[in-house]
Amino acid sequence: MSFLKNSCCHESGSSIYQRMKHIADIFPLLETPRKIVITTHYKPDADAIGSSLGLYHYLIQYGHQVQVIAPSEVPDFIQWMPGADTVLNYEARTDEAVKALDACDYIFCLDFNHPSRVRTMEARLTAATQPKIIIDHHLEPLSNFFAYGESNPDKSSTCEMIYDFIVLHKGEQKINQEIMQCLYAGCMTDTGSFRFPATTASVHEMIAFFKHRGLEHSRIHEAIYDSYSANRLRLLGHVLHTLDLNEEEHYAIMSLSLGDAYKYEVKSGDTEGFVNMALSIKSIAVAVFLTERQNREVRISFRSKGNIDVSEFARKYFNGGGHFNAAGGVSHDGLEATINKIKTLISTKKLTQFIK
Ligand SMILES: [Mn+2]
Repeated sequence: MSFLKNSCCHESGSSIYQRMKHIADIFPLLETPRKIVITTHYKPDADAIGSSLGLYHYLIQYGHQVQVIAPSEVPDFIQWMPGADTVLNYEARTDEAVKALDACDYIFCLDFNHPSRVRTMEARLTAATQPKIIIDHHLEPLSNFFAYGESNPDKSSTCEMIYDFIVLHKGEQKINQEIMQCLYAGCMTDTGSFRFPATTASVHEMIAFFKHRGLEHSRIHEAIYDSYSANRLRLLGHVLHTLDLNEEEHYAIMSLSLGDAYKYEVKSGDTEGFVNMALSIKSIAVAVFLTERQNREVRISFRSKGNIDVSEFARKYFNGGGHFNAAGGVSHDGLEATINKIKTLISTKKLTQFIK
């Protein structure tokens, strides 16, 4: 779109022909204290909240007034994060969140690539005329929505990208316990505890830097992985029993119906990581976990091993996307029909075309 260069208009947010400026171009804007909103995706996970609060704890040291807004509630398993109590839940406290959005000078958009990912907050975010800054690692960002930013699908996590941002801003010396705890947690969960392919040398160098500065990493593992309710373990037991295995075709499907979600009193974040358990079977290359919602809506998580691109599969057939080995999608056909659709797609070799 270089021919549109002269007509682009970064500051107004009004042109659809915006070209995203480099993340370092916002540094001059951060020199004077401003009102800044940081927001992230609907149903935020540890990377979403960890990156938001990590950046929050960094920016407040420069005198900025910073408000983190989450489109929906912060799940229990990350409530321990320093600053989690300051996060505004847009769904529960819409008026306050709208006020903060109206009053701010810039909006950081972390761990999402498209305004639709904030769901119920989408209209408000789209209407906001302030410059939006994306820092994200999902594939195919809607880059003309953002005035500035960095989008890199090779990065392990948005938390790692916040660390990179701080380093680029020459602010390493401002990295305190709060920042380290938030960033470590999000990077740890997005990399499956530092095992996924995106766990690069840079990730380990960041962790080494944190260790030198006194991070107690085992306390974060405990806070995330050893702090569940008894009900969540019973729920896991139930979900494991729904395992539908096809070893010949190398896939496994697990699901949670709406009725069972009520029975086990499922809370936000309770099913986090379930899909990976199906992938732990040796013969399985693709794992699918489906969660039934209201009105026949079904949320689908895909995980894969090696060279199978589930992100493209999710995008093509289930209006979704995400990462190469970890993606999500949605269906409106109800639970049974969606499971059958996935099985048919796999058995008619519709998945094998995504082997790279
Ligand atoms: Mn992430």
